[in-house]
Amino acid sequence: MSHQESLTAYLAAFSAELVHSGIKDVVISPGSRSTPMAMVLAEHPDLNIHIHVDERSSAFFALGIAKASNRPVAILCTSGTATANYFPAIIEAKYSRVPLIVLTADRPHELREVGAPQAIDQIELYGKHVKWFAEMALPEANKDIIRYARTFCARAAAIASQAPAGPVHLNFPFREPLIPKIDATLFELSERPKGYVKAHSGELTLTDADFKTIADNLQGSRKGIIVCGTIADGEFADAVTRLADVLKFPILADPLSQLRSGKHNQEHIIDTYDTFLRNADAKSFLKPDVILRFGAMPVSKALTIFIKENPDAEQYVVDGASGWRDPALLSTDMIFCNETLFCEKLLGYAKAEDTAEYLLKWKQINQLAKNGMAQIRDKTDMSEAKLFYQLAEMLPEEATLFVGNSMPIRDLDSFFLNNQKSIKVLANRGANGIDGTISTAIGAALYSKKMYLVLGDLTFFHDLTGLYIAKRYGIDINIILINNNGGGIFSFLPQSEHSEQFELLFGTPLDIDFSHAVKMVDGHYARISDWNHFSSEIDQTRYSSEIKVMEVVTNREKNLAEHREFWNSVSQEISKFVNGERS
Ligand SMILES: Cc1ncc(C[n+]2csc(CCOP(=O)(O)OP(=O)(O)O)c2C)c(N)n1
Ligand SMILES: [Mg+2]
Repeated sequence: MSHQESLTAYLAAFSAELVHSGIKDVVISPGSRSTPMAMVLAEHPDLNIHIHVDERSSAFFALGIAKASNRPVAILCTSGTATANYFPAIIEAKYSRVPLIVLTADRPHELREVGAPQAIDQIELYGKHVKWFAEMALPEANKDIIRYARTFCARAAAIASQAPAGPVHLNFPFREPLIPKIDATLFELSERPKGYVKAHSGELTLTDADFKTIADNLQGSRKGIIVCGTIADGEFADAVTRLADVLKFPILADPLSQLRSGKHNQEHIIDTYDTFLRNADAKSFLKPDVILRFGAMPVSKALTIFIKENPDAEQYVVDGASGWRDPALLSTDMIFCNETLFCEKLLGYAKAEDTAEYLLKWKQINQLAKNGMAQIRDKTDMSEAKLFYQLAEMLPEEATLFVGNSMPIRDLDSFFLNNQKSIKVLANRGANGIDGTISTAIGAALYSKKMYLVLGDLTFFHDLTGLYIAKRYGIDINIILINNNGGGIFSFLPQSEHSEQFELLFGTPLDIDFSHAVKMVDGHYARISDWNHFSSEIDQTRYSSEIKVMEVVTNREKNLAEHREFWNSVSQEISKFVNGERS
């Protein structure tokens, strides 16, 4: 067989196997060394091919697709620095457990370490941030190598999907000439042979005896709380709320737990703990003796501190992917079991508690904090807090809300409260970067009904090239850009006391007119003037399908003062209440 035929047969087998493994979307960045793979993938009738020039943005875009579609996504780029631009999204994928199949093209071995152009060391480039790395063999068309190409593809997809899901990396050396033979018979020979490898896996579980012991231990009027961080499983909400009802434990629901929005029973869901756990009286009033944790660590620092301040509480950490998420190093029991299964199994052993005194205390304090939100609701000026407070009401049913890091995710945590709508909330909380946010949200928008992205001005600026993907593929995205001209979060940190250096090193105002960036991609831009304007612009998003950027201009100093005033006044009310209960 000729070089070209071998190259083609090898890559056709690989691409066919990618499809058999459930991959539907591939994001490709242009380049020369990746030519044969790009041309073959693009021919496959069952693959959606997305092209984007910026590899950093492409990888985040793929991450967003994978997050929303719950399927691994493949990305392909050429050799050299292109591969390094994938790194931030690979890191995010690892820590947020999202499956990515990273395909990088490389020089063949004789052109490595000899000064050949665009040749860098791509072997294990991403280190421990990928679950698996393989240096692929040079293309050949003999039976064994074809079978090998298929097996490694199936294996890559299986490893990427297996809990904890994450990125895998296959590096492909290609020798010139790089043009494959594209014709009608391209995938004919790569029909999947019968009985070919299939990966099987199941959910992690415990023994019945374990479930019984744990259930017994959680019973008997214990002062227990359930803490839920990011959980993607749609079945979890129903299972955990039923368990909470039986145990009479409050559920402290992170905004990414998907528990604050939806039709499930929200009776025991506490949504303002980030506000009231800043108050010492509330913390001593609500001291738990057992903590049951699910999902990633919550966003709220106040909650993290509260957990740390209760080292004597037994702490069960349930992780269906056998991770070890315990930064306080205080867990007493690490439970490697699928989270939904854990709740359901426990329900089989637990008897309904009849006293709910401790739960009631949580609800009373939660209500006080909610009452205090009136001062946020009644603001007439543009306010970052109020923006998040209003979102639940303003967004349409089945919206997806993607939230940028920095203050947006924190304000979401504080002010986005329980509601009955089916609003899915997403964020890049694996490594908390402000990079790639637009691209990830646009990727997620591909598999979401209506996407709303809320992010800060520096986060927006950081990922401007991502906007282009929405233009190129006509993806509907509604962006709420909170422009406080710099990093608002730093005003909440101790460096804000150092006024001589603060603006230069942390405030970092951009002083730019974002409307030009929106114009560049033919988007609709609106500079929001007041709350009525904001509400009518959001309303219009229901009927439009375009790139829409609503810029809300705020002020960092005023924002800090507003948050402080709110926390202080709620704190006073809570202390009054707690001290009244005690006396
Ligand atoms: C890639 C990356 N670089 C730097 C940081 C550090 N960082 C955290 S928040 C922040 C400022 C973000 O500003 P903006 O998006 O305007 O949000 P705001 O703080 O104003 O809410 C920076 C630079 C980070 N998290 N990720
Ligand atoms: Mg900002």
